[in-house]
Amino acid sequence: MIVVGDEVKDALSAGNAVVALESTIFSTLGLPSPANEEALQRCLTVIRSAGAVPALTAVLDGDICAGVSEEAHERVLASAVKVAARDLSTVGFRNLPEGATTVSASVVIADAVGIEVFATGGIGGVHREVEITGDVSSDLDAIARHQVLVVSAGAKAFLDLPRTLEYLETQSVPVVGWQTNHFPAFYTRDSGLPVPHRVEDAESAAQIHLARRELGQGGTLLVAPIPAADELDPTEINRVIEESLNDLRDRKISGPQVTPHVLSGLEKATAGESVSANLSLAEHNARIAAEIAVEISAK
Ligand code: PSU
Ligand code: MN
Repeated sequence: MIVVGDEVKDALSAGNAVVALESTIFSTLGLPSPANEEALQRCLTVIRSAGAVPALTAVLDGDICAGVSEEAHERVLASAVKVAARDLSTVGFRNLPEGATTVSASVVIADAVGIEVFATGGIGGVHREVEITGDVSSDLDAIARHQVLVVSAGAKAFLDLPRTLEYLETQSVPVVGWQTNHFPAFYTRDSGLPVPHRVEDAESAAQIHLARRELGQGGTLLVAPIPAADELDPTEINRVIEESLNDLRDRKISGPQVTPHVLSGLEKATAGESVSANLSLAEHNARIAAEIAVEISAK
């Protein structure tokens, strides 16, 4: 069922810092090759440099993995099957050879094995035109239900960001800005939307997480803006998003295909720029997550 990698198992039993990672972002459904491999390596390296152990989540040979050995990275990178939280219970009987876990699946896995901190690029959210499609990413419910602190650069602006924040409020998820008062929009630092809380350092973020734990509440969403040097131009990115959404409508794409479709549209339209921005923010989030995990393990 859930197979915990040796290094992750040792770290957890010693009470050391561990950071979970999703795998959809590193698979064929996320970043293009070879940027996907670079992203994975940069995240793993930065987590280790900060003194934590990375736990890449994925599905391999029908098993749910928390911590993937280096030899198996290749299979995760090549994976094309999206595994969300609701799919996890089915991978065993399907004997799914390879699956890429989304944020929702990874948060469930992390909670099940006792990992308290998770890092990604951007989370899913409430989609635009939700009143027609009903499309709300299960990432949001997973964060609400599981006691895991999630570090992300906000959510991509192709989503409905005000509704995403509204939904998180309904689900009692604290949204905490990392050195910011505003919700970041992934490629850009500021969506203009306020977040209810702000922290300046890893210790304060750890304190919020520990209080949630004591209260028996669910997860926390910490949002960190992309480093300023790698931010994209908001006007340009919004134009590209509109184009990509129109294409989606014309081709009647819906359900789990929506996010990968828009992501690849953005990639093509911004050439390499969006990819290097993505690498930068993913690494940045992984570093912050590791610092927080270290603080939590020291308490
Ligand atoms: N947003 C991104 N990059 C991604 C994803 C979201 O900027 O790779 C992936 C994540 O794995 C996230 C999933 O959990 O898409 C959300 O998919 P959906 O909208 O179908 O819930
Ligand atoms: Mn969806």
